[in-house]
Amino acid sequence: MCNMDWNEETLKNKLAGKLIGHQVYFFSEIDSTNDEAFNLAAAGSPEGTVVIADSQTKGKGRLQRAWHSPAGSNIYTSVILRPNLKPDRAPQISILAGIAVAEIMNNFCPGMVNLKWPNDVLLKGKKLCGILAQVKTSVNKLDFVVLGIGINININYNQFPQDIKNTATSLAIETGRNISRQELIISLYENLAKWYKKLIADDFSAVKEKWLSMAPMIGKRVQIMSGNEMISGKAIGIDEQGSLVLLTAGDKKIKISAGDATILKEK
Ligand code: BT5
Repeated sequence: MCNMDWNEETLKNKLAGKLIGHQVYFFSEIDSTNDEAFNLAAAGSPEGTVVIADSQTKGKGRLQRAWHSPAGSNIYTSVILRPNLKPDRAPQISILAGIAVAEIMNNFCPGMVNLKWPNDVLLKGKKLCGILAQVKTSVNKLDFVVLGIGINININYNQFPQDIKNTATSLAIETGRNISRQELIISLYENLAKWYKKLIADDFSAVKEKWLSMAPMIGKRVQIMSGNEMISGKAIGIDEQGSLVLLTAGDKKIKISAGDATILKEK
């Protein structure tokens, strides 16, 4: 591997014994780190195993969407978790991942990073990171979660495909400097572990409170595209399943488990 700003041996040494990252699989190119991690988890890899790649040929978003994953600049990683949670609490894992990423990114761009339900980390309102959690369940039990995280670090504006040029950004674009991925990777796994420990200690309320404090859409009128349905209302919170709670016309409270959100301009 050339031009890599991380060293596999150094990373392995620094991550040895950690809850997340004690076992690392590196790839210079892979189809999708989530697919690889899912196969590893299905074959019995333990909690905290991570897959990390310099580029992906089939990086995945939700609903068969693609995640643009060129080489040499960004972080594409998937973490295997085996929480003792009921399957309906799986979305809490994506929620905590958003917080963990946003906290680290906020160190570089203080006050400019926030969260958009359900799973985006935004920098100056543009998408910096996407999160894709995939689960395997048995009867009423979560077997494992593969938590996939893609973060734009050193990619420049011209490297984004046309369709996301106006909606995506990277740390380098906003700070004007290149940032070494090595330290970022280590602090990302550490921070994920910190929030994950809170969650499995049954403290979703701490996770939820932090999430709400970083989500400017709360208290605003929003529009959600959920399946083929467009729903609008005032976002007032998230529930224990990570669903968005909306106050719709007639002050009716509804919960939405999945969708794409847009903040509406105040009339
Ligand atoms: C997501 O989906 O945001 C989840 C993305 C997860 C990617 C990671 S990378 C490591 C792991 N392995 C994988 O294969 N996946 C995970 P969604 O909310 O559906 O957003 C997808 C949309 O974001 C696309 O349709 C584009 O509009 C936009 N997009 C694609 N690539 C992007 C990028 N690099 N930066 C910002 N926006 C992007």
